[in-house]
Amino acid sequence: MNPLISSVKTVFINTFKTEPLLIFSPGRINIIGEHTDYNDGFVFPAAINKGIVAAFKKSDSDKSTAHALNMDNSIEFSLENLKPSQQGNWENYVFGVIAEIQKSGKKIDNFNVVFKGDIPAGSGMSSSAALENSIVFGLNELFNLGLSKHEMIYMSQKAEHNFVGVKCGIMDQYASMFGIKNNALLLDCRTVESQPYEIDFKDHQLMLINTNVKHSLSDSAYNDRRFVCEHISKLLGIKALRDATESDLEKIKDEVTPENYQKALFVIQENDRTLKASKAIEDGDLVTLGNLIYGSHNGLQHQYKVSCDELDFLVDQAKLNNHVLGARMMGGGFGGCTINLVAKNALEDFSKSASKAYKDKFNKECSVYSVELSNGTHIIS
Ligand code: GAF
Repeated sequence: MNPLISSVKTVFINTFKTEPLLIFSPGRINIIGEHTDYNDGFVFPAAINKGIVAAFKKSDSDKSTAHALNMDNSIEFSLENLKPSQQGNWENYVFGVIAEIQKSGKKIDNFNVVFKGDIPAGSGMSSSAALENSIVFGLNELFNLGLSKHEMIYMSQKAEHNFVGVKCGIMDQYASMFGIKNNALLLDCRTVESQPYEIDFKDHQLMLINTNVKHSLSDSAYNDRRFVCEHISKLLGIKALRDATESDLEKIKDEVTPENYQKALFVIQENDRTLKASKAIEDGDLVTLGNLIYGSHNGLQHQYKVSCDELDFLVDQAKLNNHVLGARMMGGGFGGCTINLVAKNALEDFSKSASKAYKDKFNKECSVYSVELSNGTHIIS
């Protein structure tokens, strides 16, 4: 049995002397389409074979418990009047989901959950969506709530808005819930429907490099960006930046700061790059795909300003290597991973040279991962 599953199961059985319901909920990568989701735009994520395993069972006690094995931290709580605890705590993801279920009018009783993940924290692979989805999916199953997958992901997202304080879009929760093995999902964040694309880059593959840094203030910077986009949409008289063209934006140039103009321009261009990337994948045109990925990073770095020195350095390392067709920061930014499109026969070389250069520059190790594209949140049979 997979070691993650067996460690969660063993702790659960040792503690509660009963067989649990086991759920796996994956993290995600994103090929392209960053900060477009909360602008009703397009994104191109995939669920991966790293994620969270959660074990559940109903409890007869008048309290519920949650045990985060990675943190070796366990809490007991009452289901009534759940409030967010000190910012940044893992229990807010759990409490937030429970509160959203309750808000919807569905009723749950006390339960015990034990969970553990193998997504490095702060890596930009969305351990938070994996955790939220594992909780909502597990409780839906345990208490027969009859929630659809769409209802579940909106609850996960709202948990993050209301209990964690990050006004995230829907990409992470969607990808984690709806992932399809060996596929990436071209997701329209307005209709919240996606089209699967089988990913087989032949002699190339995706590789992640984790900077192993997460700069503080990233949550407030994220919310600020979202606010700017909404403000500009209002000025343009549209629902979201997805509906704007570059020439629409040009017309209100005088009404916004040059910085905010660049941010909105980035979103419009990133949306366009994402659609072009799906076409490049259909055509098997990896050079074009790689250039779009580099273009995405350039915009995230210079226009949207959500990158950092460590991410920029790793992307520059990729550019120095002819066997890397594209590289960019992935996720919200300010740390976490770069995603790289690399020739299979150059994976080891690039991994070694980038790791050495990173160590020399920052006196810190980066971590290299290759991931498999996987199915979304499911019961472990
Ligand atoms: C984070 C958010 F949670 C997503 O909704 C998305 O906006 C992403 O940053 C940036 O593309 O992962």
